[in-house]
Amino acid sequence: MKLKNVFFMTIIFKDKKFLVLGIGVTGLSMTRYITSKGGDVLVSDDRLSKSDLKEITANLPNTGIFDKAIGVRENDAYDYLAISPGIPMSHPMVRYSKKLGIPVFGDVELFFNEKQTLKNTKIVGITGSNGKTTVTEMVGAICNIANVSYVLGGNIGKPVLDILQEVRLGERDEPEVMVFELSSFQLDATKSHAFDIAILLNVTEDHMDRYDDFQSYVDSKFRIFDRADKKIINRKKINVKKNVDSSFVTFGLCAISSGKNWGLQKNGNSTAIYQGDNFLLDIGKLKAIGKHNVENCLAAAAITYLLNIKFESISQALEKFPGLPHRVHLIREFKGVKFIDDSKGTNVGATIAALSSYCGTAILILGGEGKGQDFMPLREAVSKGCRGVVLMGRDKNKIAAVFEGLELPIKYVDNMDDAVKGAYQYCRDGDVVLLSPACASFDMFKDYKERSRAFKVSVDSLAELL
Ligand code: UMA
Ligand code: ADP
Repeated sequence: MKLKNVFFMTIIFKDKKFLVLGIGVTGLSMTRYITSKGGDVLVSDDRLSKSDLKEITANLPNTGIFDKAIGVRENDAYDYLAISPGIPMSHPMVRYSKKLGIPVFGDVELFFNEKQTLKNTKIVGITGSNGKTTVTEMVGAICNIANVSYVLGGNIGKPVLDILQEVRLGERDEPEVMVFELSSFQLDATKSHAFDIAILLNVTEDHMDRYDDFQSYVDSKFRIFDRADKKIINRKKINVKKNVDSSFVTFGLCAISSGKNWGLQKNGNSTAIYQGDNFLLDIGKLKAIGKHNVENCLAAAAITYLLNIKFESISQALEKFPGLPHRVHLIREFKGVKFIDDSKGTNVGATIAALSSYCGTAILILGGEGKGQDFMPLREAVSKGCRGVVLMGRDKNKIAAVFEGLELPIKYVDNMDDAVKGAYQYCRDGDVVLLSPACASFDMFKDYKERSRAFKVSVDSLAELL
């Protein structure tokens, strides 16, 4: 008998077959979890061969390989479809399963199906177009200083079910707090989530190759608040029509509207983070570079305050927080020029945030795989923040089109070495060469980390030449 595709489903494992689609870290984590609960798993992956799959699943119990002949299969080939975040909802297997009424979900749904195992853990969900990893790490750093046991997971790298398994199997004590970074893809594939604290950091265009339009992406992000106990939102960065009522705690780079909310106020000659009238810390003391990191501190403070952590621990941890590699990170300085790596700036919103710290002094290196984004918002930020632009990657011509008519030197290059050399030629003393591509890296590099490495190598070899 088929189960209906309904909300608040109870997932049954015994004598049930799960098709796990996409065998990356999430697919493997779902497979291990499902089989440990008594279910049978069939795996499938569009980019891995049968022999790859055989090798990967060799030591996994009750796991077989799915024969892909869609449409000619019996309706009862599998009872549930468990999808990895990289699988779009338009995938033929997802459509086919939904048509048959087979429940489709991801690892976060499986996690919440068994949340009752975690009796004393608060679950924090963090989403947004940008800043998720930074805020997740900041919350971890604050918990650490406050002696609150915690674990970080989700899109940041460790699948949520791996953490659940470690607790179930007694390999780790139940932590006081689990902090999950969540992508819109993960939120699309869960229906029963109920976070103790949910936060939306900001929404600007990203992953437009996966969504019909911007509104669908926004809707996906707002799903983090479904059934959440405490809700936090950025009052300055959510320019969308949504009902944000007084049940939300808000934060933002502006004055504060009510006592429970977070913002900035003057403190003598400096500017400081406050909750209502309560001073937290002067922003001049922060090590992490840029206004966007002040915003990230406000978000992390709002979360950890709701976890009952004292101001003293919050301010201590945030002051010390150094910022993360590949995210507006100084890698080298010579001949009066700073080289800043923001390879993780993979969408327009991120690049605008990175540029906002460098009024008129940045030479920006950008371009790559644009994921269907509208590059037009870059025009104003580039005209204010940049003295020159170097373009590379698949979408360089699309990006160039939005700068038409600006009095701004533009260079086109095919590799990172030429990009760094080209950018340096535009530099004056005190300038900054900023790699913040506004695009994914896949057209030229394995990932954003490899793009960062290439930048560092090119900067180092330029330093040797000079
Ligand atoms: N695959 C298919 N068909 C497809 C797409 C993918 O079969 O149409 C297969 C691939 O061949 C591959 C497997 O799926 O074998 C990969 O699965 P996946 O893309 O879901 O990746 P995972 O390894 O499971 O990693 C995922 C997240 N990846 C994505 O969302 C794309 C990781 O975030 C996350 O850290 C991990 O789960 C743990 O939760 C990465 C990411 O790029 C860092 N996230 C995006 C972002 O941050 O912008 C959302
Ligand atoms: P995510 O995990 O959401 O991708 P990260 O913390 O990894 O976010 O930061 C990625 C990039 O996003 C950074 O390199 C920076 O360019 C930009 N960024 C970080 N925080 C913010 C923010 N609060 N608002 C806008 N952009 C930001």
